Amino acid sequence: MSTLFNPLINGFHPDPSVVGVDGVYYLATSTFEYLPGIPIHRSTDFETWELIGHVATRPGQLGVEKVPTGGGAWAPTIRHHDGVFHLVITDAMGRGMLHFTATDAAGPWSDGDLLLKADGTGTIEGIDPDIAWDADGACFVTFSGLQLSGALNPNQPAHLGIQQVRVDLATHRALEEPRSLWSGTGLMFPEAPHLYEVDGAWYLLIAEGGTERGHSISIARGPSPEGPFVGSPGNPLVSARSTPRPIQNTGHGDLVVGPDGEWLCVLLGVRPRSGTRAFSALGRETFATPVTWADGWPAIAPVELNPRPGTRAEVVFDGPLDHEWVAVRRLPTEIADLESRSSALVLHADGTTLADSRPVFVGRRQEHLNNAVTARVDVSAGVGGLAVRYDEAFRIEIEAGGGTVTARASLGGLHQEWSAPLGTDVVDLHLDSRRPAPGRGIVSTSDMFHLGFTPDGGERVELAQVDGRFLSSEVTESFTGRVIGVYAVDGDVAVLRWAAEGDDE
Ligand code: 6LW
Repeated sequence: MSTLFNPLINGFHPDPSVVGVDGVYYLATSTFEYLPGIPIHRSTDFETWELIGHVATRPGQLGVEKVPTGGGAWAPTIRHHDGVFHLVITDAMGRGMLHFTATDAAGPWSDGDLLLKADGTGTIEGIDPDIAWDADGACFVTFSGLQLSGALNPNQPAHLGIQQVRVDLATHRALEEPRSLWSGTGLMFPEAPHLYEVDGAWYLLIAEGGTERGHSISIARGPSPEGPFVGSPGNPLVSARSTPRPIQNTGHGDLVVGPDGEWLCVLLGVRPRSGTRAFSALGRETFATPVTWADGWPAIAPVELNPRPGTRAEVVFDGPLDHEWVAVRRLPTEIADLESRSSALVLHADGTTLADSRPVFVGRRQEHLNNAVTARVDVSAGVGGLAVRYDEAFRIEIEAGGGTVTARASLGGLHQEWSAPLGTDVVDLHLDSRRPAPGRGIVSTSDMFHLGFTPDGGERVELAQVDGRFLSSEVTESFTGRVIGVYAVDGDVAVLRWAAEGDDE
């Protein structure tokens, strides 16, 4: 393997799962309320990763249209068995625990079948499903027993620990009631289980401690996929808690034999910034780290930061949207088109704003800590602009239309606006994330947003600055991350050009 960059995949890509098939690697991550859902990245060297498509590209595959903030596509497992790609995932507060298949990981994937309880009364209740087969072909689904329905305790979802059932994939029905397995070293939220058979022994890898600073990975070993499992004396194999490491919250891992025959672990982490490294602007990203084996137990190396070179993306909308564009609880093609006007993406307002659950918003993940985005828009037929969102309650916009440009910060119910006159219908809107100026001693923040605009043929006007901490996973308590995109709130807004560049210096 040439270079192990970390982040392995920049921007909000949590809960990674990876499978190697004939020297090619396929990695899937969570997407929550965004569509298309469940991106698949492909690599042959674990250095360069290409987004080749998504599992959920059609309405109905996931049921995220009405999921609450943070619900939706949680924590996939991708595997390959008998020539078929399998992906299991929980559509949290949506359809439930689902099984997708494909012969090509780039798609098309199946419609998604609910994994049903043994008595057929509904979907298996739990999150983070794993799928594995024994030598006889028996299929095991191992999952975290978080009871999101609240049926056991409406005030606090109960957690039944790591659970497992054998499943008949022909009927998608469990063959038994869930049984409990080893559930870690006693930390909260045992989850993200994955089963591996290595040299005749079965290993159960899990995350525990919760996805924040206490996150960790532990492992146990047993004689069969059902156990009984005994925990490793080396647990936790991974944790950044109480360390000065630049990558924190490391956990939720998946193991794979890498390009050089060496084992690797992909896992989630965050890159917090500020004097005390308090604020993770981009959310949970995918990282990777080497694994070594001794005495029948794996050891996972601490995750080393090794950022990729900066990138620049420029889009002029003269062809189909690439796979990076996403929308909220609906597909981009439901709210925007490339046919209404040549070399333009036209957004069609429908009365919603970014405060709504299904805004007319099409965006891309913020992938770099230092970042600058410019969108050239024509607002002669409407009102809209450029925004960065974590969710409906935490977003920052710069909007044009009706002869005015307005910067707007909506932060958990706190709102502030700045306005300036605009004498043109075509305008470049700018939304930049920059390191904060040296300030008050150790106290600082992750970044500062700089909002500005350049009227067609004019000079850039700086309109507002907003502290970036308010759009971090620690402040928004969001499973997702920053998504920067274009939106419309009235009429039609034509996007003529998009440019995003950034680095992680
Ligand atoms: C995921 C679980 C978790 O299913 O959060 O905090 C969920 N841990 O592993 C969404 O990322």
